[in-house]
Parts: sequence; C-alpha cells; structure tokens
Amino acid sequence: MRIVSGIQPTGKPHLGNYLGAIRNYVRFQDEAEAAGGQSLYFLADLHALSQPHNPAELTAATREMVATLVACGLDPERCILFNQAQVPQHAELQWLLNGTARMGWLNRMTQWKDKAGKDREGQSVALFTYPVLQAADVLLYQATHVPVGDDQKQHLELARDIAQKFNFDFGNGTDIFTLPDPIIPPDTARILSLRDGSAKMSKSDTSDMSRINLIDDADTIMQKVKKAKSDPEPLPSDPGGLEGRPEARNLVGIYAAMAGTSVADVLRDFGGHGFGKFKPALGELLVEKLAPINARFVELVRDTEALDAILAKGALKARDLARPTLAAAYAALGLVRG
Ligand code: AQP
Repeated sequence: MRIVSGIQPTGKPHLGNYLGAIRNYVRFQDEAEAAGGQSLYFLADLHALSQPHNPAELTAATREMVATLVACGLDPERCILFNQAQVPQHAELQWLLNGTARMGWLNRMTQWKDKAGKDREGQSVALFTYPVLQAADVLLYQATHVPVGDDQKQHLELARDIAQKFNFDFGNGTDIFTLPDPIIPPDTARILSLRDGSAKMSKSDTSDMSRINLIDDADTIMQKVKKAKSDPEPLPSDPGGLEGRPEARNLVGIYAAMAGTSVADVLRDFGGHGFGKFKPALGELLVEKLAPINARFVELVRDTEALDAILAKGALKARDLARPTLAAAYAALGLVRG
C-alpha cells in the first residue's frame, strides 16, 4: 500500500479540504503503516504557479499548510511530508509524461474549463498542463491509492490513462507505472460553499464567508454558520426530505461528518426544527471539534525553522523513493544518461 496525495498551499485550508481529503490522509497514514506500506503527502507548491500568485504569500502559506497538516494529525515521523519544489523529479517526470498526454485529454478536464472560462488564450500553460504534473506526482511513487475529494476524480482518471498509454507504448511488456486508485470519502466528497449551494467550498473563493477555515476562531465560526445560506423550511425527519435542498443537505452532512454519526441520526434529533435551532448546534460542534487543531496550529506555526526542517527531511526521503521510477521512465524512453 503506497498512499500519495497533495494539497495546494494557496489560501487557508478549509472544512472541505479536511472532510474531503485531510481526514483521510490521517486515516491512511495509520492504515499504510499497519499494512507495512507508506504514505506520502506533499504541498503542491508547483501547482500553485498555475495561477497568478504572490511569492511571499506562497512561502508563508506553504509553512502554514505544513503546520495545519501536522495539527490535523499527520506525523512526519510516520508519513513523508514534503513540498514539490524540493523534489525536482516531479517536474522532470511531468516533462517525460508530456510526450504521452494528449491535448484532447487535457481539453476535456472540467477544472480547466471552469477555471479558464471564456479566456483560454489568457491562461498560463501551467493551468492547462496541471493534470500532467498531477499524474507525475502520483506515478513517480508507484502510488496504489490516492485520497482525494470528488473534484479530483477526473484528474486521477487521466493519470491512469497516461500511465496505461506509457506502459503500453514504452514498457516493453512490463509496467513502468502502477495504476493508482482514488479513495473518495462516500459522504463528504464535496462539501459545498456556505454561500452558494451550487459551488464547492474552495480556498480560491473570493468570499471568506463561503468557507470555514480550519484555523478560524470560535466567534468567526459561529458567525459564518449563522450567516450560511439555508432555506425557510424546518429540517425533515429523514434523509429523503433533503432532496432538492442542497444548502440544508450540506449543513446536515457537515454536522454528521464532524459528529461521527449519520445524516439519519442527525435528522432524528433535529427533524421538525428550523435552522434557528440547528445552526447554533452546528456552530458549537464545529468550534468544539476544530479547537484542538486551532490550538496546535498556533503553537506550530511560530516555529518556521521546525516547519522547514520537516519539509527538508520529507524531501530527502521522497527523492530517494522517486529515483528508481524516474530512472526507469528515462530508460524506457531511450534517453541516454551517464
Ligand atoms: N469542497 C470540497 N469538498 C471535499 N473535498 C475538497 N477538496 C477541495 N475542496 C473540497 C479536496 O482537498 C484536496 C486539496 O485540494 P486543493 O488544494 O485543490 O483545494 P481547493 O480548496 O480546491 O483549492 P483551490 O485553490 O480553491 O482550488 P479550486 O479553485 O480548484 O477549488 C483535494 O483532494 C480536493 O479534492
């Protein structure tokens, strides 16, 4: 079992990242260890270059993201935690895979279409080739499983297509790359924006009110939940009644996920009550569950040297693991190296 996944150090990590991905990172750190495997988690700082960015903010956000991941339960002694920029093999393998990935495949990516919108000509090349770097990120380590939220499912399918074509074209009967399987949490694969029931909660949303940041203080969390978009109807008594009510379903789903219970159980307690009663309960639950993460983050983020040391140590291990696969890819392509 080799688990690999990444998160962009852009903006502040939020509840969607936590429930869709980070919580699974922690779970699979434990499972991989128990199975005698390994887990690798990286900060996708190279991916951050696909959008206009401020260099000083990227540096600060990278350290904040390490602190957040450790505060959420990743243990750098038990998993490999690093940033792409310190492992040049990611960018190298991307270039090798650029020869295999097809323009048509990339053109079909919904994230590219959504982010580029009508201005395709004005986008960076990096935004277009983003999924090829993402394929390199996981194929480089022969990942078997990749914990991600729903929005990354299509990119992972593309990584499998690239791996399959590369193996077929250049493998000479052997598999250079393992085909990775996504691990998508069944109930929290897509946490929605608090302001718009048709959009996912996202770091890049211009409104901070659209998301609960993992390091928001108690007052801010209560305020954001209170202002979250809902509807005037009371909550139903069973999950079927949430049909066609995306905001209500989202808030109830968040409650269930954070309480470690089912949507049906939450509705058993709150069915028939309006949001005037449900929202304060949800706010308090979030404050209670996020308080330890918040406290640990505040402690960790002060020590930038310790955070940099975590990344340097992780990068050393990642570079070692990446070497054989990259060498095999170079050789398969017939590239001569000394
Ligand atoms: N709303 C979400 N619900 C469930 N999972 C989510 N993920 C992201 N948003 C949700 C998962 O978190 C991991 C890291 O993804 P990311 O760094 O791309 O985070 P983001 O919030 O999506 O960041 P951006 O910069 O705001 O990107 P866009 O603009 O694409 O939304 C991934 O596993 C992701 O699935």
